[in-house]
Amino acid sequence: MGRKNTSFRQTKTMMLLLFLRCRVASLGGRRTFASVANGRFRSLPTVVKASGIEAQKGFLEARNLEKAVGAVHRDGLVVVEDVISHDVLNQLNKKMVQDARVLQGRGEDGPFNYNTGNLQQDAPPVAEFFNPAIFTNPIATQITTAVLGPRPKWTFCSANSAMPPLPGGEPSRQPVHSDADFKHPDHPFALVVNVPLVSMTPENGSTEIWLGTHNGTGVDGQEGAHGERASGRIQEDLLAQRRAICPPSQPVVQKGSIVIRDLRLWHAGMPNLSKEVRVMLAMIHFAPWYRNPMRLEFSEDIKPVLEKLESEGRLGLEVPVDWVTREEALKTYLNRGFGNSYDFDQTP
Ligand SMILES: O=C(O)CCC(=O)C(=O)O
Ligand SMILES: [Fe+2]
Repeated sequence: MGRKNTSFRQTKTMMLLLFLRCRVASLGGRRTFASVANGRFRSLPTVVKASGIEAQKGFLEARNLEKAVGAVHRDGLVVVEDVISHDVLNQLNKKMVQDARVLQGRGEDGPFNYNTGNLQQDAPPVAEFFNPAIFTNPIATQITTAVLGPRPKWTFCSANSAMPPLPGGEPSRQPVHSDADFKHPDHPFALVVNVPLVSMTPENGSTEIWLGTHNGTGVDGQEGAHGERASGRIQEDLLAQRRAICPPSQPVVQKGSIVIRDLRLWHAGMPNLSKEVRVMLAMIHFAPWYRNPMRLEFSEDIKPVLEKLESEGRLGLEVPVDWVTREEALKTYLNRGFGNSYDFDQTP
């Protein structure tokens, strides 16, 4: 009797899943999700653990690389743990936390994304803070190269800082959005390399992620035009449909990890309920064929660092840079735009 009940329940669950899958697959005129069509649903990200030797060499062996590349294609995101040493992260974090408080003090005039609790914040673009283990991490580049093609183009270098509210302020979440708020290819063309400077948890505002949505509805499913502060918002009916078959998650991401996310993936910055600033760097690697004219702006004392990496065959990236003096770099790096003011679109 018990077994009969169980199998009846299983059958009912299967039928419900099938029904939901068909519902989504038949959404009038709208593209469906690859992960739905393949019948694979997961809310939590694949975590690849780099071995000590892999981290030291800056190179994943074949099995781990396969796992990472598979997750990026299937889910639009992978976490690779134990890639960056904590000492290296701590030095940058100390400076960026101070800078974050400066930006937070600018309130509504600051470079906030969707709400003032989430700041677009560049790292100081000068040599003493430019550690290649962070900014041109070879394992990150190995994965982005495997997905996008040889020598991805690195043209965006910034961070998202989830801020504990100021006294009297209320924590708030971002709307679920895609950073690809323009008509874009329906295959991978840009990957965001996120490097959290501290462990990310639901308490300090770990990003909410909607796995498998990178190959979904494109710009048709969004609200808010490019250039607006709140562009790229996913329509409510699509969120409800997706939630019913695969709810989002807010994973714990250990310090020392890198997160590689398809630019198209639905996600949302979440409130920071802790007392500490949570900085998460964001470097974007574009496919070599993708025609985006953006350039980085760095102090000229970083030039020899990149040239050395390149001459040793350890860069693996195209890096178009406007070089400026140290003085200029330090004067201007906290005066850059909010996230959606950047144009990630390509020329025809
Ligand atoms: O800070 C985060 O966790 C995500 C922020 C974000 O997605 C954005 O500002 O576009
Ligand atoms: Fe975003």
